[in-house]
Amino acid sequence: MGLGYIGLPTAIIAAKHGIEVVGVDVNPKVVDMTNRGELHIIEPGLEELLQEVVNNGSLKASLTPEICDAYFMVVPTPFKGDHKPDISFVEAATRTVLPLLKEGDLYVIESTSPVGTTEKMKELIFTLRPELRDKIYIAYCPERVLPGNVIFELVNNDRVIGGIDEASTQKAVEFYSQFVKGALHRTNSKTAEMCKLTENSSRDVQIAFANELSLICDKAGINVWELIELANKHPRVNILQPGCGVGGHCIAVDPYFITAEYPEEAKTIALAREVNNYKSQWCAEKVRNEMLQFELKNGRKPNVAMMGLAFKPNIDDLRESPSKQIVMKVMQGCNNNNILVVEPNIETHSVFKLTDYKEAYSKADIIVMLTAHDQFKTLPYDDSKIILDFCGIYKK
Ligand code: SAJ
Repeated sequence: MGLGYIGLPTAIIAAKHGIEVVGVDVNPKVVDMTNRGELHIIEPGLEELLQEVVNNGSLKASLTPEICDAYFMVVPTPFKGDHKPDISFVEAATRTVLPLLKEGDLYVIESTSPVGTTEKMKELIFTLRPELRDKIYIAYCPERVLPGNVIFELVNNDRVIGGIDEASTQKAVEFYSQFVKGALHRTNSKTAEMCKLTENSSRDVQIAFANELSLICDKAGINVWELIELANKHPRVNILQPGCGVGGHCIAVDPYFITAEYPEEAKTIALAREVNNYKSQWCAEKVRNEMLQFELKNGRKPNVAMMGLAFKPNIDDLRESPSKQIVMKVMQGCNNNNILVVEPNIETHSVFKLTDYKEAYSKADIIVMLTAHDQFKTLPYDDSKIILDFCGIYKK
């Protein structure tokens, strides 16, 4: 259930390992494209595999589920306005498969979910289908893949599998062992749910530490990149890299699933979110200040190159992208003709007029490095320009 960034690759890999898969999505465009062997997401190497499994009949996409032996919920779990998790898609997908469930079936949630979601869905299933109590297997198994490296990581990463009971864990382990080469670690459903949230919150907290250092170093006149490199020479220190904030649909979202449920206890996790969000505002303010100073000094508005819109290097994904937010903030209230927006990994954008990265670099007075794409690393450092390097292209 769900043919998105995780559901579709999982369906393809399972089909490639001889499992007969029906991929279900509510979006007819996604279903049609998948059945034509066209990938609707960007992921290196995956389209060839999709074509193979569609052509040999092991994967087909549909708007509605069919009677199967195992059902996987791989739908989005966004948050509502107040950062409270929204599990309505998991519930809707569960209600859709509910009439099809039969004795001996496996039901798994893969979507990142607040602690207790699997138990909630268990209650929903057994309330509406009481005859299935203790007759089906229910488990939680989060994904861990890194976009861009999905084919390798889906097969080779370890997985954590938490059933509502031992038998459910065992059944799910048997399923995943058909295509996962990594170790399958057994636990209960609540621990597995919390494990996924912990992994991404841990990364968020660590990035917040790097971002906080970058703010301190800016004030202190210290090169943060050099500082981190030196500190990391210590055998037990491993600081991540600062950037212009944290984006994507996982790390900038999942910590809120903990803070929403445990606001009294989750102090560090909540503060890390604030620090990482603040870093984007700080970057936007820095750019606006440089622009004002340039105008005062030169009597004209500067041309500014905003380098990168994607939420991390070498991808085309703009979801929750801090770079995009910074570009929008900088553009507010100023003449857009002076702002050159660059994103080499996408052709066109509905809001921004995109400029070629080399052209923008040569035309601009102020260069703002937002996303550390490989292309930008080929641009030589030009001392005659004002360069705001928020993502460590030059590490100056
Ligand atoms: N970032 C930094 N500094 C760093 C590393 C990353 O600022 O040193 C920023 C990136 O620029 C980006 C954000 O953090 O804006 C997130 O990027 P990421 O590469 O850390 O992670 P994602 O969101 O692409 O994928 C994460 C992964 N989780 C962990 O590494 C713990 C992935 O394994 C998960 O499967 C994925 O979330 C998910 O789906 O939950």
